[in-house]
Amino acid sequence: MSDVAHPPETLEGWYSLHQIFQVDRGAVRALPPDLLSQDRDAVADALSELANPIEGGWSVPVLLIGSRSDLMLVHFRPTLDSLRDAQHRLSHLRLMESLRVTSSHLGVTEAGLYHITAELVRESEARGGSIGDEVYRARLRERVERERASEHVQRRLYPPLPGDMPYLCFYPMSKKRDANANWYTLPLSERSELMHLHGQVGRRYAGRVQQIITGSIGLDEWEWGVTLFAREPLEFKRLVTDMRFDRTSAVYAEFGEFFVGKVVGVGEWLGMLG
Ligand code: 76R
Repeated sequence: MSDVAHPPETLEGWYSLHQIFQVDRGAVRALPPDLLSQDRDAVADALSELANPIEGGWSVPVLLIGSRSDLMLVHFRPTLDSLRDAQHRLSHLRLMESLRVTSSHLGVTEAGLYHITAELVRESEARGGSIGDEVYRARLRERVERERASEHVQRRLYPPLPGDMPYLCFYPMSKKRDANANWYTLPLSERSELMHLHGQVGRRYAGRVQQIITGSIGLDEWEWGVTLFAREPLEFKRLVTDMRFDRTSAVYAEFGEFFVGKVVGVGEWLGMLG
């Protein structure tokens, strides 16, 4: 029985940026109609370009519903530099001065390999070796490469935009580091078991909710971003409720603000801007 508080191996894919905006309606109204029309065209061109970048990834416009903010953009890119290019392509446009960024989340798609890591640690203990020794590293490379090649991990790292699931729910979360509930001091074997149970709850929603987990440790304030897509928005309430009763979330999760919206075309998104 292994009781080390060792981090899980992770695989990373695309970098992500979730930008949330509030429209400064006064500023939009103050623009002369011909300028506004020109500016809207410039933003429409930029968004169309960003939707399917040649380097890979995608950007999508979202209309928020019921939030203090109005609009959201979600970007995925293969490198941090191409994510910055996407951010700059928009931020340099005049009309974007009428959009105030109220919240922004940087991350990278992540597959946490709890099960494999726990197994390798157990193996190394059984053979009297140590974590990270030569045998461990060789076994790890082999297992990780096999995982990376698998279809479900590829989908986690390079998630396609689900065309038939227009509703989106996004929220940031962290794992607790309280004196009586500290995820980071739990033995790896226990975290691996908890994540296995978490996955079982999640898989009940296969085909109904598409989730993208982006890791933000060292990149942003919250530790993860959770992006969910569904055809039917009530699925968000059902899944998140089920997760609340699952031990990983019940004991160890902390949440930020929730944003719910609908993926729309560029024209509809720009409709919010005058
Ligand atoms: O072993 C396994 O099968 C688990 C696969 C899995 C991992 C590693 C998985 C499955 N998740 C993983 C990691 Mn998840 N997830 C969330 C939330 O609201 C809440 O209470 C929590 C927010 C939801 C709704 C959700 C859904 N997951 C993570 C991580 C990283 C944690 C870490 O490394 O410590 C977080 C923060 C997180 C949070 N998860 C699933 C789902 C769903 C629907 C699944 C099953 C579908 C699938 O396997 O792709």
